[in-house]
Amino acid sequence: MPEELIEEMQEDVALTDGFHLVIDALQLNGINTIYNVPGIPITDLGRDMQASGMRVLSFRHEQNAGYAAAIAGFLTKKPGICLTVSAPGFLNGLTALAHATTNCFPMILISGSSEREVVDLQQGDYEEMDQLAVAKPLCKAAYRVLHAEDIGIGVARAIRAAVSGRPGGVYLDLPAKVFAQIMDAEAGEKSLVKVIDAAPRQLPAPESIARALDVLKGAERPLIILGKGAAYAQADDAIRALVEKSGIPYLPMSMAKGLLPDTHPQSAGAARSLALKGSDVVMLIGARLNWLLSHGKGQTWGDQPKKFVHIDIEPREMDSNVEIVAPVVGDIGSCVQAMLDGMGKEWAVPPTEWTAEIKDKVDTNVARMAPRLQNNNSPMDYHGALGALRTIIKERPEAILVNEGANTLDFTRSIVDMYQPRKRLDVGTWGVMGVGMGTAIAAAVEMGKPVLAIEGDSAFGFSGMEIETICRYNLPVCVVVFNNGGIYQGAGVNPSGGSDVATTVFVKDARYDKMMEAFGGVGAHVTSPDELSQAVNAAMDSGKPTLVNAVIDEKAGTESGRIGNLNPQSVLSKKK
Ligand code: OXT
Ligand code: ADP
Ligand code: MG
Repeated sequence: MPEELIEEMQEDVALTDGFHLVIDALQLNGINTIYNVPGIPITDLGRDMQASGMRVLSFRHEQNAGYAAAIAGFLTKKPGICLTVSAPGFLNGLTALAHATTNCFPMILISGSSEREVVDLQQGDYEEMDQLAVAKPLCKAAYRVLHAEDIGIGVARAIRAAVSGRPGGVYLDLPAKVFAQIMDAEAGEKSLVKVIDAAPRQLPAPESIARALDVLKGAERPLIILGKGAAYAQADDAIRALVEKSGIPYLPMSMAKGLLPDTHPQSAGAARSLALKGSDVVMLIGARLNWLLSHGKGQTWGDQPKKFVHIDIEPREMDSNVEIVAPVVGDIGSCVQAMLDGMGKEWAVPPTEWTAEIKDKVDTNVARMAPRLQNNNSPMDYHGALGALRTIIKERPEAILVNEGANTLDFTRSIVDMYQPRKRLDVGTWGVMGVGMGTAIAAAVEMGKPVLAIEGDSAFGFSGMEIETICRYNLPVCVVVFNNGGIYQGAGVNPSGGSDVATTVFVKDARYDKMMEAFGGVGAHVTSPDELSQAVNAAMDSGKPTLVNAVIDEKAGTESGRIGNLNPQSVLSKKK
């Protein structure tokens, strides 16, 4: 619209535009934090957001901004927002959107896009791409807004789709033209929608509760598995009450660790194999029977016949891998409360043979591990290094632990006990490398707590440039890079004998700490558990952005960590 016309109109009537309608729609719905990378056509949107009092965090790569938004959704139950430019920026953010959907985290990827008329005729617009079509199969819902007056509805639909039912990722496409569209401010305000009860409670059918309790009552060797859906639900007290009243041993999935403290007497975490194999009735709460639980069958589950009770908000999850004899469909808070109510005053706890067997195994495994955690070897092995970090988390249970890698991930999961809900954030359902720095940033921003990120050196490399972002916003993040010089191990050799190093090997003696120093943060280089402990404690006390380069024995790890069985081996090449 010509400027003279706008000026003329402004004399009589207050105006708004697409930029401000997006901002107003988000703010009306309590969304005030944005993870983004600026550029055409959203640079001014970011500026106006900042001017409106929103916190706009700019990243170095959209994938990391996306991972930040995804975990923000998990932590807050509000959709985390990632804002990107068109085609390449959108595609960079899309991995994170798919990750959010896979993990059932609410997130909205908002991307600017090029002109519809040009894109649809494929006439070669700037960053031309039919982003809506590309996004659709990778998220829970995808919407495009073509007119400023529809922004309110578009944002509302995106929010509700992200958080209701099974949470997930939503794509919102905003073509450049929409931002500049002008409309009457009053009509604009009226067009906004405040989403009422975005994730309504979903009460379970009473008969499903009765059925589930019947199955549990008949159990000789029951087990509860808590997944990250249970952590997401924020029904911490009810879940703890259910576990304790039932007397049933429970196994936390990785991101459900700390929902009850890992030191809880009913935790079967240190007796995982026995708990899965020996159980006869298994109640899943917000955990899927996917690869992480060997699909509910096979060797991992042993010969003992199983009956499954499954609490989940998504009805289609039932019977996805094995028969579920007692499906309980609803939100976890309501389902767990209904189970508790249904248990009444008298509830017979499981036979002591079972609970004692689990407890014995836990005690044996914990005792077996204990001395290995005390070693002060240099270079470090995983046990020595994690023995030191385990004590730090014990002393600072409010700190948030971010964790990725292969050996670095698997050893940390079993060695570092968690004490509070939603304090362990990791690679999730896909086992994806690269979530580290985005996750650490969002955890610090959303929760206002210190963050300790334990990173394999390969894993760190996927998002390492974001340490500049950590320094720029002066976030209380301490990154520990477990530097074993490679993927799984630093000791591989090139089988051809050529001059290139092996495919899994990095530069020897790399100094990741210098990267942090380059941006004004604190760098530390440590070779023993004692030094590691000192450096990390100093970082956690100071709250200054810190990177500790922790030298790990290059031979200490194993191929693919604990999931080596999933890694196909080339028999023919080994024969040669
Ligand atoms: O009962 P048993 O006897 O079985 O014992 C269990 C517990 O009872 C016991 N335990 C305990 N004992 C004593 N005390 C305590 N407190 C205790 N707690 C438990 O310990 C064992 C193990 O327990 P756990 O962990 O509960 O059980 P288990 O059997 O391991 O559980 C099974 C699973 C499947 C649930 C579990 O293993 C799991 O959650 N696994 C997730 C694995 C995962 O996601 N891995 C990441 C992917 S690996 C690979 O793909 C990598 N890539 C490729 C790549 C990826 N991923 N992404 C992208 C975008 N591109 C490429 C790459 C590049 S990893 C990787 C980099 C690796 O190199 P790094 O340098 O980063 O890392 P390093 O390896 O360190 O070098
Ligand atoms: P884990 O990897 O920890 O085993 P999964 O990601 O496999 O956990 O499972 C999480 C499950 O939790 C999903 O099936 C999802 O539908 C469910 N879920 C998420 N939020 C809720 C909720 N508020 N109420 C009920 N189920 C939920
Ligand atoms: Mg490594």
